[in-house]
Amino acid sequence: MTARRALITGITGQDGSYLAELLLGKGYEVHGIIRRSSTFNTSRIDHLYADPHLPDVRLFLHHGDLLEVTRIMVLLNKIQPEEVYNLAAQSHVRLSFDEPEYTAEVTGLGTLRLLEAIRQIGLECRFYQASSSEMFGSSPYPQDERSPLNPRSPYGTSKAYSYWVARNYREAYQLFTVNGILFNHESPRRGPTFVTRKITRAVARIKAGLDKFLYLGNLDAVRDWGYAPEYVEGMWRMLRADEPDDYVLATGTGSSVRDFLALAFEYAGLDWERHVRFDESYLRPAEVDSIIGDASKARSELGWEPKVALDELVRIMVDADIRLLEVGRGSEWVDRPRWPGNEGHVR
Ligand code: NAP
Ligand code: G4F
Repeated sequence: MTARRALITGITGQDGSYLAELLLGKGYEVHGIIRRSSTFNTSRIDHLYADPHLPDVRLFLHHGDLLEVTRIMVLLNKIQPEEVYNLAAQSHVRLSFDEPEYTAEVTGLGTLRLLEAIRQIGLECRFYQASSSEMFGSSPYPQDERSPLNPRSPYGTSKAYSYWVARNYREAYQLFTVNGILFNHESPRRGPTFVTRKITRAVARIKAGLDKFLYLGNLDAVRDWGYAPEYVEGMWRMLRADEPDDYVLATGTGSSVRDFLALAFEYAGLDWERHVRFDESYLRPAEVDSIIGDASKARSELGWEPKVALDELVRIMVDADIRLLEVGRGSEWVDRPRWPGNEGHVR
């Protein structure tokens, strides 16, 4: 039997790395698009990568960028994936206020470029769009698939554009496109400038005596934080459903940044109020005050259910950041995949 073939944009990111692990564990041949960089940018997937000259290799990386449609067409034509997961984005909300045009190019138009390329070359594939709870913005919580979109940032507006493009290509051209509307999900591989990882990294450094203070913005914002490996499983389930549709993935529990801070510092035996200072440069021109998701549809139709609650998530992340300092690897993650049969790909 030939392996099912998937293409992941954004494979070097938090979700891309967990998704690659999941799909390899399910026997897929996985292709990932990476950006050219003057430094190595593959630390999250290095443990999965093997020399393509070796036998039985199932992970392949290709240089490319969502800004260049010709290259995307060439890659789609060459790879002929049956599943495409579009995870690539300028994904930082605060930065999107400083670089709104670039964010729209990648996070908004990038999706259109991919879908139009798929249509133009007549590729038959299933398409996952990484939509975001940030699109709900000021909509009252709990938010589900029927909640209105009221984005409050250039990132949110770009994701809303992509959401509608994916729906439009489903309706107009009968492409199998799904929107996974994911609420915040975190892990030891989370980028260090998102608030959860910024906190757990600071906890480890303060505990080790390397830093004294952590500078943050708005502590009152409420987010629905889940565990990333569980969310990529949901992405896969969406693409394996009988019909294309849109699904919210969330835990259903909201907590403030202050709650997260207290849990993380307390777990390490520290008092957060002695170490946290305010820096207004981390405030946003418009804030999403509270987002809490209702994932009932994913639960009933996909059998998806998150298991890791916030206190466990905090422990996983603090432990991992403490371990990183112990092995002297800065901000690179050190957790290893635990799916069966992965040894052939780990070097
Ligand atoms: P992430 O860690 O920031 O990863 C983003 C990925 O996109 C990286 O691999 C990055 O490559 C790549 N990328 C950025 N610009 C690109 C371009 N122009 N062309 C090709 N690739 C590009 O994000 P994540 O947390 O894994 O999230 C995955 C997706 O889900 C994103 O679209 C994000 O917006 C969305 N999302 C995330 C969450 C969440 O809570 N994590 C929630 C809802 C939706 P480099 O490594 O080279 O930078
Ligand atoms: O961790 P954040 O930067 O995540 P945010 O803005 O919720 O966006 C993340 O989740 C979205 C899903 O809803 C994704 F689509 C998006 O790609 C990204 O993954 O900020 C969370 C909250 C905000 O309210 C922010 O104002 O934390 C607050 N915050 C307070 N101080 C801070 C800081 N955020 C950051 N990044 N850095 C701070 O110092």
